[in-house]
This record gives sequence, structure tokens and C-alpha cells, in this order.
Amino acid sequence: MSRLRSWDDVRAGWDRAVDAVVQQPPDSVTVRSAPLMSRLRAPDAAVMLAGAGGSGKSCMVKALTRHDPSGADPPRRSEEAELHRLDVTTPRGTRRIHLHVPPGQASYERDVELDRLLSDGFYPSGVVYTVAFGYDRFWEKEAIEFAAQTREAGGRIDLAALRRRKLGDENRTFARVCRLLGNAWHRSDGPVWLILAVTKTDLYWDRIGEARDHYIPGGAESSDADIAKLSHQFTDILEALTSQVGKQKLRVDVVPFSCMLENYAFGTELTARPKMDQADSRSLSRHFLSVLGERL
Ligand SMILES: Nc1nc2c(ncn2[C@@H]2O[C@H](COP(=O)(O)OP(=O)(O)O)[C@@H](O)[C@H]2O)c(=O)[nH]1
Ligand SMILES: [Mg+2]
Repeated sequence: MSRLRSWDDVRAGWDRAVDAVVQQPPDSVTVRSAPLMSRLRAPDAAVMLAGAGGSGKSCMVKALTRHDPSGADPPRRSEEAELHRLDVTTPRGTRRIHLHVPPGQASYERDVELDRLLSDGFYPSGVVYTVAFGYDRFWEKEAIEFAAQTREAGGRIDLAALRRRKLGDENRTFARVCRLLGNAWHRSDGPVWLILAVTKTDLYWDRIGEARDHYIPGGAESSDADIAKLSHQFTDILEALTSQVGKQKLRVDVVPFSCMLENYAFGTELTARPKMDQADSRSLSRHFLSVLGERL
């Protein structure tokens, strides 16, 4: 009988990804947009890329398909569901995947698209879920509201406050997606996988161990009581999903990711800068792709 993966195994996978930054692995997996001519071909796998708004989904798609994420079009709030037809080439061959990206913000469009994707009979065989350790971008309207609320409550807007707010939002979005996923995957026959992509790690590379312990059950508790509570909430949701779907059927990986080095700012105030260089960030992207390639 095969041994079931434990959370320690998941943690060891994370540590391998962190080591990859030093080792600079070669390219083993490449992704490109499917050529126009062959777009009608049925996909080998349907994959969903989900995560809260501003957690880095669009940048990840651009980086993985080798478009410069900081290039031409400015970042914007995604209102509509996107479908990317991608050819992923691994040492085992090329697989056509349909990558569905529902909008991340709590919105009517998001709910409709999530319900559609995860309704009876259709379910993704894999999900990449982006989480940003509280460094999700605030879109303009949200930032104004948050600033007003904080001022009214007599609070201070600092990095800790911004992160607490975003980690709370992240848990709510994750809970909703996991509820839908749990039901869809519970009914499905085949094996399924979830890769939690912990994005923007360049911004907190000096505290990368804390990010690991925040997202993988059984890690050390944060010394900040609010963060510790948020972490428990997150890992409870993850554990509930794995027990609902079953550890035999659901493979979970938690992998650090970074795809562009950009300052994190709130309004005009700079709150964090990248703490790694471009080569390290590329190594993380490459390692992430190799994990994705293994699941396909
Ligand atoms: N430092 C840093 N910033 C990132 C990274 N990925 C995304 N961002 C920033 O986060 C913002 C939101 O990312 P985006 O991909 O649009 O998020 P989405 O709403 O999930 O699609 C981007 O405009 C970037 O400013 C990253 O790897 N590192
Ligand atoms: Mg987007």
C-alpha cells in the first residue's frame, strides 16, 4: 500500500522549492499559448487558477507563458472569467490544458463563474490557488474604503494592518472556493490536485519560514496573535478540504512563487520592497513550473 503524504511531506516539498533558489534548476517545463490553428482540440486537462483579487493570478499567467508581467498592459482588476488554452511541455510530453481563471474579487461575476466551473458534471482535475501572505494589492476603491474605515476606528494604516485585512479576506475567499471544490471533487472519480502558490515571496523572502508555517498545517505558531488566529483559520479550511475529498484522491502541494520584482505600496506610501534578485525570482518560477508539470 502506498504511504499517504503527510503535512511533513508537503513541508519538505516547500523546502525543496526554497533550496531551488540557490541551486538554480534548469528549465524542465515550458508553457506556451496553444497555436491558433489547433485551438479547437479538446484539452487533456481542465485546470482552474483561482485566488483572491490582487493575489497575483494575472502576473503568474503572463510569467509562465513568458510574457513580461511588468510589460505593456497595466495591471487591472479582472472583472470577467478568462480561459487560456496552453500547451505545457514536460519531459513526458506535451499536454493541452484549459486554464480557467475566475475573477478574484467578491462579485456577482465571480460567484456565477465559480458555480459554473464547479457545478455538477464538470470539475477541474487540478487547481492552482494563489495566496499572497497578506500582500494582495488593494484596488483603488477598496483602498479608499479601507483608509476611511481605519481612520474612523482610530486605527493606524501600516503594513501589519494591511496584511491583517488581506489575510482575513483571503480566508473568506479560500473557504468559499474550498466549499465548492470539496463538493465537486467529492463526487468525482479520478485523482485531483491542489497547488497552493504562495505568491510575491520576493517581498517577504527574509520571513519565508513564517509564510510556510502560515499555510501548511502543523507549523510553528506566529508570535503575532492576530496572525496566528488567521493562520489557524486557513489551515483548518485546508484540512477540512483534504478530509472531505480524501488524502488518497487529493494531492496537495504548497509552493513559494515570485514572478516580478515590484514594490508593494498602499496609495503613495511604500510599505515593502523586493528582497531577492531577478535570477532568484526566475528560479522560483521555474521550480513552480516543474511541480505543475509533474501534476499534469
Ligand atoms: N513584488 C511582487 N509583486 C507582484 C508579484 N505578482 C504580482 N504582483 C503585484 O500584484 C499586483 C496584482 O497582481 P495581479 O496578477 O493583477 O493579481 P490578480 O488580481 O490575482 O490577477 C500586480 O499588479 C503587481 O503589482 C510578484 O511576484 N512580486
Ligand atoms: Mg487578474
